Amino acid sequence: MSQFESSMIRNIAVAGHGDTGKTSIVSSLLFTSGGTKRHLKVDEGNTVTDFDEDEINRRITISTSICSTQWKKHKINLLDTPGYSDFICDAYPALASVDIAAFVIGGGSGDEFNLERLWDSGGTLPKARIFLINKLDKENTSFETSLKNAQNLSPRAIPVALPIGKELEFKGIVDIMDNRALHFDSATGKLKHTDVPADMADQIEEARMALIEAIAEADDSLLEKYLEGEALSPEEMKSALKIAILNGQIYPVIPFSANNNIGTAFLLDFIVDYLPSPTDVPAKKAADMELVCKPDGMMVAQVFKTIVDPFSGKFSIFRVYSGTFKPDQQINNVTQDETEKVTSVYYLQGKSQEQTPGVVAGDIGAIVKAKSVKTGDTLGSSDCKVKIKPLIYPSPLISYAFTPQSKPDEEKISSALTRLAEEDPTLRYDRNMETNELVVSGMGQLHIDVTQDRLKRKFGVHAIVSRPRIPYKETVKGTADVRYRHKKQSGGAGQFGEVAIRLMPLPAGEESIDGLRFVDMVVGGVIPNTYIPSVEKGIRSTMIQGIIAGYRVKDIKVELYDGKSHPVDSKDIAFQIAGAQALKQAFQQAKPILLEPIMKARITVPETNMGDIIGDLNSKRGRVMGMESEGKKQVIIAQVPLSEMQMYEPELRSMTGGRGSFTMAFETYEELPSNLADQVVAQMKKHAE
Ligand SMILES: Nc1nc2c(ncn2[C@@H]2O[C@H](COP(=O)(O)OP(=O)(O)OP(=O)(O)O)[C@@H](O)[C@H]2O)c(=O)[nH]1
Ligand SMILES: [Mg+2]
Repeated sequence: MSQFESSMIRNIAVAGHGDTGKTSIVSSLLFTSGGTKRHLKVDEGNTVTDFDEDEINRRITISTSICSTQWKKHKINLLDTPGYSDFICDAYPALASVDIAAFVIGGGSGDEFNLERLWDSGGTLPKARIFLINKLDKENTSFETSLKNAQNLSPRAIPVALPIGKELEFKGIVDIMDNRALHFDSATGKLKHTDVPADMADQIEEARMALIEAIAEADDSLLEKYLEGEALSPEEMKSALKIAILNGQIYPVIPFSANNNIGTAFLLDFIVDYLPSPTDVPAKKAADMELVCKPDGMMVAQVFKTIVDPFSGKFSIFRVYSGTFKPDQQINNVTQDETEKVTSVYYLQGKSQEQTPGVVAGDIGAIVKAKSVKTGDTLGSSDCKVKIKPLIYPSPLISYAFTPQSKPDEEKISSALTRLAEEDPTLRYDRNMETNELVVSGMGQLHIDVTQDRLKRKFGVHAIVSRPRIPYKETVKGTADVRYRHKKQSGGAGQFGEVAIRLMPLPAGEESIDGLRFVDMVVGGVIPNTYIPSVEKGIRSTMIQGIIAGYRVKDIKVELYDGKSHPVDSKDIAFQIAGAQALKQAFQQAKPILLEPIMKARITVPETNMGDIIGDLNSKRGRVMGMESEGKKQVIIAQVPLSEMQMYEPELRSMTGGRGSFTMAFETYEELPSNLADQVVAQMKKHAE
């Protein structure tokens, strides 16, 4: 594809709830505009943008992908974003990197809470937005109902076209601005102009008045004219509509059927005629600088997506904000403070790529195998020092332990997860040092399943997935005083060490190292100085292994106040053993308990769910710490044990019909009630048998 002037480019992210037809819409636009020879379908698994095997098998979009097409000398970049809860986060960076958001609403009565979620993300959305009401060819769909859903998000949602016929009879649309009817050949998407159906006259007039009113309201001089009863000329209306869209004062609504190509040619015209180009929107700001969209001068781009292809390597997809991203040069990765030698620059079309002599300001391109480059990084020419605000990702919501099945799996799993996490910033993994498990965290059950599949398919790594162990800790509530003698003096070299310790909980305000405050109170050299560290070592290694249930011991104080040694048989190992055994005995006597991790959760739910959520938190041994309102939703702040929150993501999803969301972070450790502690100890014993 040749280069286009910035003003001839349109960048659109197609976003919305799952299964509303986003990928199908992109596919129908590609077909109608000649970008593909055939009309490729999600159901046939051959679309340009759902190219990943997991996407094809599951018939859902998992990861944002990009393609472009041409229409009336313009280049239209289309970003097809995921709509399912587990993957929706990939839509945010896409939306933050375009000038136009096309929000798709399925024409049926389905609940589309992920669209609300995107909508509420506010600041990162482009100002210019349109609504596409899709699937109107299906039974039980209604343009009016879906329009209401759009208007519930914002009253600025105003139709610029109306459907002709409904459900199976949906055959065309009326273009309200130009007062003409458009029929579409569903096989080709080509337009046929026809007369406006007479029986729609009133409906069209009403929609036209609503549109004119909205346009007039967005422009003071037009409003005056309008209020004085003067007619607005078509040219005035068109240019005012364009400005109103640019400023986010009107969100045009268009009826659509991706599968039957209804609305496609109209939408392509609408994109070219009314939707903003990168030169229309305000310049992107980076620190104090405005990145003016022009092809010369300093180049600044931001990477908003990474795709790792096992064969071709890592693609970093960027939007250029100023200058031109050219091949054969050294570029600055400003965010990572690294440089990269770039030999080729590409345009992407789904999974295929094409070299280009340069990507101009406002356009989207990709580089391959740039080691230091991560999603969110600012790339620039060598004179570039500015950094664009990084993209922010939500924290993961659900965690599982991934246990490699075999030795070779074990060797490969970390690097495979690193590669997967490179293209998916919502996927995290970490080795939990307390439980020694590899814990993989993601946005939902499906995300974890897909990760397990991808490890197998892309990297040949087989992992067993299970609930992660809770990193309980052991400590004491009481005190104990124990004297222990380790003696082995029959045959061979003897061993002798005797220690007397006092064990107590770590007093508030006293510092510990790794959970132990060890105090040497030995006087008169009853234990030689060289063996004091041996005693401490024995105690510490026992603490790591755990005493009552195999979890780490923390927050204890041990005073070593007496002991005995033997001139020949005393040695390091003897005092280590004596220290370890003394601690074990003292621990059992000093009212041992288990501590459990307590999380602080922020749960955002619709008002109507408050009662259920609080009731559920009570049953989870949670404590509500506060409540506040956030827009139309309520936020509950609570402390809840981690063990009760491991499956909260699917639970909250079902309790709120998908409308709730939450974040949580570790807060503190607290005593596990004794009945539950007994269960943990029993389980541990069973496990050890
Ligand atoms: N009847 C009808 N079905 C449609 C239309 N558009 C999409 N579909 C069907 O709806 C299903 C989902 O379509 P997709 O295009 O994958 O939906 P999506 O919004 O991209 O889904 P995610 O990316 O997973 O959120 C497929 O079975 C499509 O054939 C349409 O206009 N009419
Ligand atoms: Mg899709």
